[in-house]
Amino acid sequence: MFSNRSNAELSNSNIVTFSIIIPTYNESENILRLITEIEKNLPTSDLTEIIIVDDNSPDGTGNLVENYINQQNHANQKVSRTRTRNCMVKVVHRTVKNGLIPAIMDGVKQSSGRNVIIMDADFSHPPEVIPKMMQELKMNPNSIIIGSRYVEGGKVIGWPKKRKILSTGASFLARFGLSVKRVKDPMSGLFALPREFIENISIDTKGYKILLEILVKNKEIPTKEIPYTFTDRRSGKSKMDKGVILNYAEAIWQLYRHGQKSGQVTINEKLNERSVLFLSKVGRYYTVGISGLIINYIISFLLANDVANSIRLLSNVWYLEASIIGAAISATSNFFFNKYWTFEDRQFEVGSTARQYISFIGMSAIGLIIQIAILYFMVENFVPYRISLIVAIAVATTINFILNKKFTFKEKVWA
Ligand SMILES: Nc1nc2c(ncn2[C@@H]2O[C@H](COP(=O)(O)OP(=O)(O)OP(=O)(O)O)[C@@H](O)[C@H]2O)c(=O)[nH]1
Ligand SMILES: [Mg+2]
Repeated sequence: MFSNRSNAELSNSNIVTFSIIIPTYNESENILRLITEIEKNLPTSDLTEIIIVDDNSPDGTGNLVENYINQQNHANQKVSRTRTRNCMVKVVHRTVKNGLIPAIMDGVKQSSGRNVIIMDADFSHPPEVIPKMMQELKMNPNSIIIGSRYVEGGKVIGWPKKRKILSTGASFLARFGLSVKRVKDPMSGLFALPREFIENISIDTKGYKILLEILVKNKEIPTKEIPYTFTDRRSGKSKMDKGVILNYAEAIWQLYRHGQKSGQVTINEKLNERSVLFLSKVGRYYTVGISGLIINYIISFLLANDVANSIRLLSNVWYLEASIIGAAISATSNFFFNKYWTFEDRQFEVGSTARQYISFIGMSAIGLIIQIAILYFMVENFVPYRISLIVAIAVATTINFILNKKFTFKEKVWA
């Protein structure tokens, strides 16, 4: 699928080896400093171009770069450029702001490097790591080199706890939900790869994590993660809002569907059967979950003090105790229904059933923590409570299902 040209043969000529693509929107406080920092750090052995892709920023980011280039007296119609030593700077002016991925793809179209590096303009991605990534890509020419916050040596500075958890949760969901386990930081915005890897990809999500899309659609490409310290932006305004979270959820769903569709075509027809079986099990799991809610509600209702006082149904238990008993009984009934019906496990030997039961309860606890975490972050980011609750329950139940499938009932996830 991809050719095997070596970088060494290109590095000593006039051919651009690396195109560093930086999308910008209102980055006037950062952009010129960033360009100079990158230039300072670049090795002299390779001809590099820096391409700023600006979406007509109201704060004049695009014009700043344009003036910087003009100062060097090398203007050139639509795409302007300047060359200092081993580095050229270009700016691509787009007329409207329509998202990060389209901006990156426009930058790629305008680039001429054999390799492409994508990075943010807000100094979250340190310019000092760029030469290391170049070096790695030259040593592994047909790979994706990922700037990683989550491998040993990498870290995140300056994010509030809620953003850290949101990012970790999103990475977890991507890694396990979309089978990109091999990469610890698939949501990274900093990565380097041969240009043809990104040119050849058809992007169909509205999300803003282009690396994730590349990884999901090209599972065979080798990857290497380079640790770096991500620092939260110090200047300029964040573009992260609740729309980003919803776009992310949509992108995950689209990529998941992509995985299913391509799997059906390229692997074999059996996979289709398997995904039907997988979905039918998800359906059963949700049905059992609803039955558990009903059982929980009825038991808590019947045992509670208020009801007992008025209709003297069963006993006279404090309402919180009633609720705990309701939850415990429904967790138990969920376990047995799921064992027997969802996962069709008809072995009831005491020791192994008890082990499964403990594991099931443990996974439920994990599900609960995930649910609370998602709920907290969505509500804290001003998503309405009702929507947050539905998303939190849906995501937590699905993760819970996958965990139980794999660890409690020892089935393969996609079977
Ligand atoms: N051209 C273009 N660039 C964008 C757009 N949205 C964001 N960017 C740029 O993409 C990079 C990443 O965006 P950020 O706002 O830093 O997103 P983030 O890192 O998830 O969040 P913060 O660092 O909190 O702002 C920055 O260089 C932005 O200027 C867009 O719609 N068009
Ligand atoms: Mg940023």
